[in-house]
Amino acid sequence: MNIETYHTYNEIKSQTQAWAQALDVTNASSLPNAGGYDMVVFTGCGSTYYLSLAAAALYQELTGCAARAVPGGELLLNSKSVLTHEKTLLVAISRSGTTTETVKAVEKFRAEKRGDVVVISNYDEILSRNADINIIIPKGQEESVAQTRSFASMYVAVTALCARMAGRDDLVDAMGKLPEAGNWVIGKYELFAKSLGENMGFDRFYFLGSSTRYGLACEVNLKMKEMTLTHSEPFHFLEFRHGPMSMVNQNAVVVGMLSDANRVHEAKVLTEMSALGGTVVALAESDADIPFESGIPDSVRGVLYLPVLQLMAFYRSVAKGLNPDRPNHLTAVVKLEF
Ligand code: F1P
Repeated sequence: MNIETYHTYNEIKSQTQAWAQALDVTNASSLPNAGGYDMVVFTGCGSTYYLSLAAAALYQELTGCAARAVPGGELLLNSKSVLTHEKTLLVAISRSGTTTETVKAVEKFRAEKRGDVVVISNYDEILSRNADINIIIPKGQEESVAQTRSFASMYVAVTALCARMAGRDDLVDAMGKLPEAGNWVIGKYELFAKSLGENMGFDRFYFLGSSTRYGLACEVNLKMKEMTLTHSEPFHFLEFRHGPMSMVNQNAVVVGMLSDANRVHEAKVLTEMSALGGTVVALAESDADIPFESGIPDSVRGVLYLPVLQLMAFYRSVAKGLNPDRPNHLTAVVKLEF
């Protein structure tokens, strides 16, 4: 089938337009004062929980304020293990704005007068009705079940939110170069993604990322599962040595989302996995299999790790004769009776 007939392909390839809108919308929004809260909780489900993991790490790193991520279902059913008596800002993230766990968790948070709510979504739906502040990015909307353009647009939005709430206008300004940098990476490395994705000699994929990149590793791992039905797992970089590396062989791909700050320690893990026979793929600002060459600071360029890995999963799905637009058993939104 012609790859351009797949919604997923077109959504991945067009995503930088949604990144640009995410920046415009977030920068035009009035945001809460970080100093007004003792704790910030980010929440979502599946992909948007992984986005929350990335966001919480970034928020705490930039502001020095406590932040954590929990799945919507946990915030709804086990809120005592999450919330305290402290003044809390809840950032609820949802592509659809209708996922039951997330909607109900926010309703409960408000009913208990726990604090204020920011919603980041691609649709103005029921979730937005309970928000004090709404950040809506319509250009992130997509037909496919597996999130790609939507996830990236919401990640750019939450990155800009973290930078602005940290008072880092320098970082916000630098983010203006993200769409152009994204187009360059996609244009230069799509064929590399295709060659990796179409190699059926690989039967297992591991995605390594630390700090804010761990949430991104979880997300691209989910793309590999949803689109290709392949065994894959995400890990913090140094954790991979503590057992999981026993799975590395010549059929394994180990993808490393290298940071600037800890590159030496992270690259050593990749070198060791290559010596065990694994195929390693390094993504970094420079000197890597996939170099961004963006000139954008590490903390706010995380979205650049996504497109080539989304394309790798897409091409593997098509090579396996699957339909990346319609993953096995899945629907775009999980609706439950509570
Ligand atoms: C979240 C969700 C994820 C799932 C998939 C589709 O919906 O259903 O649970 O992993 O990515 O999206 P939403 O609350 O973000 O709309």
